[in-house]
Amino acid sequence: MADTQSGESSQTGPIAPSKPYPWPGVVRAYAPFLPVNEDTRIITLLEGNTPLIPAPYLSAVTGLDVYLKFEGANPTGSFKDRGMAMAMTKAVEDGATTVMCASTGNTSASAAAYAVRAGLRCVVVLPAGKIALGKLAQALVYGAEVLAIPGNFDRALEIARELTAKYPITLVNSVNPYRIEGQTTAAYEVCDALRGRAPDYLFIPVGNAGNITAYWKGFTRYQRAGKVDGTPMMLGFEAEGSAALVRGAPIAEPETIATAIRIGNPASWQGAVGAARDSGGTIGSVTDDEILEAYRLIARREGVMAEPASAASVAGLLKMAAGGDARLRRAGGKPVAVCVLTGNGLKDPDIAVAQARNTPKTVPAELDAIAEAVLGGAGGAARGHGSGAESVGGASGVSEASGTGGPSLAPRKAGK
Ligand code: AN7
Repeated sequence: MADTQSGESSQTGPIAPSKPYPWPGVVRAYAPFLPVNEDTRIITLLEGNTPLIPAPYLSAVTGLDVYLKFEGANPTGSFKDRGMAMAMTKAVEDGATTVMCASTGNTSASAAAYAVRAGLRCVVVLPAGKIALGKLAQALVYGAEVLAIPGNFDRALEIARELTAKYPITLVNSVNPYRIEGQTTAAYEVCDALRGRAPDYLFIPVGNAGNITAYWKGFTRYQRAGKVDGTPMMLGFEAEGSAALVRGAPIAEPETIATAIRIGNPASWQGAVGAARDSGGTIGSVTDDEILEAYRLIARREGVMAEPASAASVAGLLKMAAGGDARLRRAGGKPVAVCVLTGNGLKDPDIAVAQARNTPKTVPAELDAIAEAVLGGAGGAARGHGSGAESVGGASGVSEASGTGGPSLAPRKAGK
């Protein structure tokens, strides 16, 4: 467990002197922990170095010191870029000409981009109609060959595994061990941002279970290297309709609005179970309603827009905190909790617009009309609070709406 006494995790003060500048991407930044040497040609888009954002609202609600690891700030908008930099570096080293992946969207976007940098042909196999619009757009614009199948992710991965075993094509799903190696860098970054300590709790969405496997590998490796004293309790969350690990058996027809984690037979099953067991944590599940509530809440209360699957980590935190889970109680000091936000909210514009609860109000391009819209309504219609009542009675008992009403807007005095 992390040392809760040394909890100086404030984000003020100088940049940690060990942080390389200019940022060279995750493989160079953490080369001593990764399978590379001075001669390795590193394929990178300067991924990583993503912000660990303090979350004051979530901290107040849960009584923990909560941070959001915002992986949406990576070059293709998700954590996949860490593993893809490493996997693509090794693919080039091994003389690959073609890479392939199955994907719920983010892996395909990342593979497509990094294949461009590596000069490799990229083929992606996707479940037709179940890919968020932004991710599909990325794979197409980066120039990947996109194959859509009438089946789910699990079937797409089966096919990709078989095909790449039979032909000289490199599989860049997280069953490729270099993907996991690259993704360990997120754990190192979290510890570095906390100034050389591990968080007490790590909340993370779970789909194919590669990322929770990688974080745990990273935390334990950093501890063995003497970089941190402890390791966090690992708390992974699947979507309820796709919660194979929680159920203890694969799910043939996984469902969830969070299409990124619509996965019924996680490839890194043992890694996830091992991380939960060895850290004293657990794999739990959250419903689509809980995911969407957390999704709206982090946007409206913290100013951070992540994709729905990412919000599963925050939904898990809120669920455990609201349930008074004994595991979140620690003697001495305020425990530090990190929620991993795995992907950018812009990935899924359809859900974003549907969840926003407000719509643009069409007004004439006239001062009076705008003034009426800004000053006239209760709280201001332009802020989208016309109806006032936006709190929802979810499991967490907290509301994603910011306060109704607004600052008073009396006319300026002359000269001000
Ligand atoms: C935003 O892109 O599996 O448990 O094919 O895109 O490591 O699978 C994506 C997974 C969480 C789950 N959050 O991570 C894919 C894919 C987001 C994701 C996960 C995914 P893993």
